[in-house]
Amino acid sequence: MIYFLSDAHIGSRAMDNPQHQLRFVGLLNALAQDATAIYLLGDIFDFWSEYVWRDKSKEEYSPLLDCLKELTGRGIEIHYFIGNHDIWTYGELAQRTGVTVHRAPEVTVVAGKRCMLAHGDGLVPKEYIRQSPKEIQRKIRSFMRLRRLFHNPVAQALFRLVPPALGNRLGYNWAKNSRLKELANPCGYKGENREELVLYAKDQEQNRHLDYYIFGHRHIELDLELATGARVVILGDCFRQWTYAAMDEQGKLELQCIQEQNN
Ligand SMILES: [Mn+2]
Repeated sequence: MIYFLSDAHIGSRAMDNPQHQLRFVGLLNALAQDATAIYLLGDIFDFWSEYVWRDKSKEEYSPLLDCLKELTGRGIEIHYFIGNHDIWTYGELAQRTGVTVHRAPEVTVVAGKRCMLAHGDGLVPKEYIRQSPKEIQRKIRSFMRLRRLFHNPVAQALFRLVPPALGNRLGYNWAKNSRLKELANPCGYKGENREELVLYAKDQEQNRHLDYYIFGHRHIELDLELATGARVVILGDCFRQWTYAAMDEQGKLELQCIQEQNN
């Protein structure tokens, strides 16, 4: 089996649950029993920045890092797509755990199916932005500006000059605030004509035909078949919903959910 998971937001200061990381590790270990590959589609960590690696606080991620290392050691391919919370990896994550890091959306063949895999942040058709009401345009554009800043190598180099303890605090607080905002005001599925990732997939389908578009980022579960036959799958999360997708060797994909226990 091949598994797709996203948005665990491990380390989130917005949730006071020391079991969260262990539960995610438990899920990975359970899936690993029959996994040939695992795709982690972004925001697995709530804040990951390797320049603060020397800071002791990174030790809190040891259970997950050790788990990833063990699984890759057993020969399970693990693909790590960065999200918008774990952009700042410069080689150490891959080195320490053996995962393959992907920094951009990718079109690849998985179990014979052509898939686009991405976290999903920043994927909005330009045409949709132009046609949207001013308020929505403003929201999208300010997200895009921040995204460009976070991905900018000069800004990244400057951020490395901030003392690690302070950089850490800034990062965790930014991540916490964005999570709290979303928890206070959750934005469910916006419908086929307003959900950006669906619009993006439709736009892509004009020039190529794929079997699956698999994304994270939105913290909603969606499995939608487009008119072209392509399926748009949004994974939910491993933060509150505990959902993920499983693909068998024939390329049949299904969203799954683990039982809500002691959450
Ligand atoms: Mn995200």
